[in-house]
Amino acid sequence: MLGADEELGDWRRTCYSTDVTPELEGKDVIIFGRLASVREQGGITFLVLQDMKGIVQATVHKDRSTPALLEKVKSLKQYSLIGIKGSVKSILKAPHGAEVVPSEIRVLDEPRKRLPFDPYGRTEQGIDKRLDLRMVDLLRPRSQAIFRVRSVALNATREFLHGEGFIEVNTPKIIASATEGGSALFPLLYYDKEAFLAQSPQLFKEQLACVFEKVFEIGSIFRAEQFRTLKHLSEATSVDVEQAYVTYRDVMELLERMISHVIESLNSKCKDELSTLQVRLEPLKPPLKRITYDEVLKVVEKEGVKVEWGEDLSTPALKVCSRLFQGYHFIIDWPTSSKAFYLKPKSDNPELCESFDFMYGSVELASGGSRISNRKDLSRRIREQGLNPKSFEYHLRMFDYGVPPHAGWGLGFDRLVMVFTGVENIREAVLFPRDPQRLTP
Ligand code: AMO
Repeated sequence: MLGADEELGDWRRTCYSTDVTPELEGKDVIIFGRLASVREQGGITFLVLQDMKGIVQATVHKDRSTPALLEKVKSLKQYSLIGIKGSVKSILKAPHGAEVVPSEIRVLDEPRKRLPFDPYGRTEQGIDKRLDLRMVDLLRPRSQAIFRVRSVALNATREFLHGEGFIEVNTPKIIASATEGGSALFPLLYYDKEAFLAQSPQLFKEQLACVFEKVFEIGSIFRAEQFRTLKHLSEATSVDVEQAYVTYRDVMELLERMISHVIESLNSKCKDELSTLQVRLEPLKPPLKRITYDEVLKVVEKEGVKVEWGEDLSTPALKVCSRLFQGYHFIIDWPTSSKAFYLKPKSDNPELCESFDFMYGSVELASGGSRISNRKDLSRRIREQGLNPKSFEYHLRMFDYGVPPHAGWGLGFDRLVMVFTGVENIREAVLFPRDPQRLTP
């Protein structure tokens, strides 16, 4: 049969593109993938097939192939999904030093429309155009590299936390009240009640740390961000950690060891991807610099940028910090009034709390701290933040039954992937990003 929509039949992949090497010389193989290019030159048709591992070349010689195969090759369209049965031949110039000489080709599907851009081309399209047809965009080697790095980083994160004895939990994303005061909530109708999408698993992870002692969750957080920036999404992925019987200093140390482990993993497992992205990841050498909020205010003022005590750090202030402190660092001991209600004020100076932001240059990657662990103080802080303790009764109740000292952090995983892959727009690091302008695909 000619053309698209042939059946897979009894064909099954015997190897991936990258397995086609001189060691397989003379062996019969079946490969599948997308036809990245098809080109005829001097009686030879060169096919380049892309699969999940990379690319492989196949060549069809006019004078050595059956008429049926030649006719099939003539009808091949770029970007079709095809299977090739053939034998392996060493050839120096081919990728991985070998190619496949087809005896039969099956066309499983072919594009019915012209692609809006060439995923294998050299010109990079604007992000909006690419995101509108993300599946095609993901064929680009750069996109592939970003999401392979993301997957390896995710796996390394889990591996590290499991290795440290944490258990992975999943908490509800439909919730009754805000946890992260400042940033807006997405309301939704929950049967006949108003509910919200979770801004973070904060209160759940704290409750769970009271029982399991070391918990982590990797999941979506929802923030009704009003602005379109390069670092904010309406739905982001966060790595949340909570641990009992420790303080913020211990969980900062845990975080830097985790980042160090993830970087090591990427350097050993993602060499090709990092080279496609032209990124070098320097090994992390803990302990990282810890600068207090008060010190930051002093040094930025020296550089001509004034921040009122108690205020969040402005963009110009963060720019100065990123120049002075470069790379990964912590900003610690923030004003209590500037942080969420659950953070623990310092016993020797309650104006400050046991808190930190984990930074890469001017980008906040994570924030965390020691938590308030008694009901009276927490209710007071909820009121001080202009929130109603009644809405948190379901949480405050747990403090009646004994709560250990505990601390934790939330790490913006998409932002971390930005750092690892060197992309400037967070949307590049997320498969199907959500922002105020984008709800599809
Ligand atoms: P925070 O609100 O600082 O803290 O969020 C933690 C981290 O999540 C990432 N992040 C975002 N990433 C992309 N788009 C957004 N709109 C967005 N909002 C936040 C950031 C940020 O550092 N419960 C606390 C954490 C804790 O104390 O354990 C929390 O949610 O990288």
